[in-house]
Amino acid sequence: MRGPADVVTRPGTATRALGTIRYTGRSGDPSVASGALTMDVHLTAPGEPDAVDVWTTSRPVSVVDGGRVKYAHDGEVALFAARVPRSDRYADAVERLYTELFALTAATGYRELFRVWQYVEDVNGLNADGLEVYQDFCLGRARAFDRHGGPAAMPAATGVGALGGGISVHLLACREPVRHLENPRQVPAYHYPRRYGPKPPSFARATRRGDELHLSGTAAIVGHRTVFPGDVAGQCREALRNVEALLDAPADLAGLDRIKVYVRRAEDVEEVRRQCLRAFPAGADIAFFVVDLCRPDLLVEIEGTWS
Ligand code: 3HB
Repeated sequence: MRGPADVVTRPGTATRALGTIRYTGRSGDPSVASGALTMDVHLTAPGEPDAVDVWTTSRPVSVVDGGRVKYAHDGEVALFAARVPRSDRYADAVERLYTELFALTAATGYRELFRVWQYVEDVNGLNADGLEVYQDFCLGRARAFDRHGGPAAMPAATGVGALGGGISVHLLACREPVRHLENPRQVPAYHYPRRYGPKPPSFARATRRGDELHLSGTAAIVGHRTVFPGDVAGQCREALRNVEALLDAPADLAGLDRIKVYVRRAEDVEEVRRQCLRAFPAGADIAFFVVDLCRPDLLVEIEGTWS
């Protein structure tokens, strides 16, 4: 079990939970039972350790049951959570969900999305029309972003496989302006060529919020191409290079925390763990998950928050 991940906690202040995301053996709809927002995401198989993110704050929290979208907020930051049930076509339902999320973030004043996580069952499978599920998901999300600010509004994100449960989405948004960043080594995802799908992925490589830098899921992509196909050691080194390129200096890797590492093949976890434990600070909170990734040739993806 990982320790709590504090996004909004100042040292020495009393904390309470804004919400809890459990990475576990099943997915569920978000719930607001006992005044707390919780969502389970199916990322672990039997025998694998569960993990948890507890987003905390020192301010009073309000929790709202907004129907299928539930959220918790503290006047500065809000955590929204929702799930699209398993389906053989996703684009329309995903477009509706993001449209609803944008309406809610606008209505509540938490207009600035700074981090989104999307866990997609059977992410490399085909939908009922023969379109890859990830591309189907991207299509719906991009249609919603087209009507909501386009690339300028796209935050840091993760989009990887889940072991079940359709598509689980949770996001952090705030009231103060944030800044979305790109990686000079990579083509912005929202400019990927048509060969990767009918609509490109809608996310930025990182988002700065105050002193925090939220890094998207980062893989071995240079330009728009996957590098080191089939070679997990090469992909992990290249993903770490991409992480470094998002930071001001390579030494900044030491400031990274709340790290999640997604590995496609169980047999590659040891190599990835070895490289990550060498690259990241000794006390960093790191969780490893064996899940599929958004492109069939990607073997590893790394995310984290620098502060
Ligand atoms: C996404 O589609 O939001 C996404 C996918 C990734 C990495 C980061 C974001 O593989």
